Amino acid sequence: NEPDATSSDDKDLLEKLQADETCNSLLKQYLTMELLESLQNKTTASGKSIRDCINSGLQYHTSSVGIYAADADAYEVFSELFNPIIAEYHEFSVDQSHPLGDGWEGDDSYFEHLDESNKYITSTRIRCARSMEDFPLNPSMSEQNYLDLMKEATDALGTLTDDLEGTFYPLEDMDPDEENKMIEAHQLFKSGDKCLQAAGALNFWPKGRGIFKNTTETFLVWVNEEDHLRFISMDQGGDIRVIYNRLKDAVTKCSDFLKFKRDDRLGWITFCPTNLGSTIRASVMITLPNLTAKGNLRSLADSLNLQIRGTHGEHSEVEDGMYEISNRRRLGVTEFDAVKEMYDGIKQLIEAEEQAE
Ligand code: ADP
Ligand code: CIR
Repeated sequence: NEPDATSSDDKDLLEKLQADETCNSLLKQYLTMELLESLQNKTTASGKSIRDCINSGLQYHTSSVGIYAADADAYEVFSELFNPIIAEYHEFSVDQSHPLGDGWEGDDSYFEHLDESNKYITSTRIRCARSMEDFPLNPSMSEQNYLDLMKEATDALGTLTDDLEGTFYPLEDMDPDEENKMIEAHQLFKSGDKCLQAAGALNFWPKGRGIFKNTTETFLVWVNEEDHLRFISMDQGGDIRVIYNRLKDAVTKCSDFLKFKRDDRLGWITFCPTNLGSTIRASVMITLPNLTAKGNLRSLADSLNLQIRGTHGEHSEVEDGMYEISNRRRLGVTEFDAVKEMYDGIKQLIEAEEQAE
């Protein structure tokens, strides 16, 4: 008899996941015992296993997804598990490829102000992620890798001028009050995310981590959090065009200095499969009291391919009726079209809100 290739620990954890009726993760939905056994003997180029990819989802049953790419080639090596998860999340089938070319191109005059009267939208934020070509993804990063990546990124950001010009703040040097203030202001990532911890993404924290801010605090870059780089453009109100163009401009300029990982089929490579492709999450902070009272906001948002998060980011609660609503799909759509999906959806939600008055 062949020895059982799957460690009993992994099998026990999967059995518990499958038995947990409160769990709705995509990992639970697509990982069968048979599939786990067949993936168990495979490793990525730098020796990462399927367990390295799914540890967070096995540990935390509240995960909505539950899997990360422990290595850039994990999407290929463990494709039998990643592909159906990617297909469901992004509505992107195995025979599809992410659009080629400059995804930022598009007619920006389409993006009119979403809320001229400032009645519904408090703020708008558009972010995208990039992985650096010459560095491994988080779990394989050495301490030196983190420091080198931070240096390369800050050198590139240092070339930005005019309204993009700014300052880099290393997390290591930040006093806790300053850190909390930036988190409360929705600028900085939180430390100690349990999913990222379980995924091996918090090694050597806070070394090599930090945030770049322009002087008006409308353009930010997260360095070495979940992804190597997260570029963010945000401001009060709903002027999508200005916020979109600022992000497009910044990423395009940084691309002259930095080489990013891109896959022919999956587009820009990210640590979490939900961020692949265009990597765009465009969101508004919005109050829609009539729809909230009617109780159909969530189903409406869902039908418009929009995702609702709480007032303070992923896995947070909705406070004082303030919803954060963004596009859900990022892969198979260009950067422009991902933002357009949010724009069109929010426009419809505001119309529905006004009709519900
Ligand atoms: P990400 O968008 O990078 O995936 P999170 O969901 O953790 O990460 O959000 C990061 C921060 O951005 C949180 O503080 C969240 O409240 C804030 N944020 C998201 N959208 C908006 C918005 N439209 N206006 C203001 N802050 C926002
Ligand atoms: C989870 O599985 O819940 C976390 N790893 C986050 C997944 C990405 N989030 C999302 O798009 N909802």
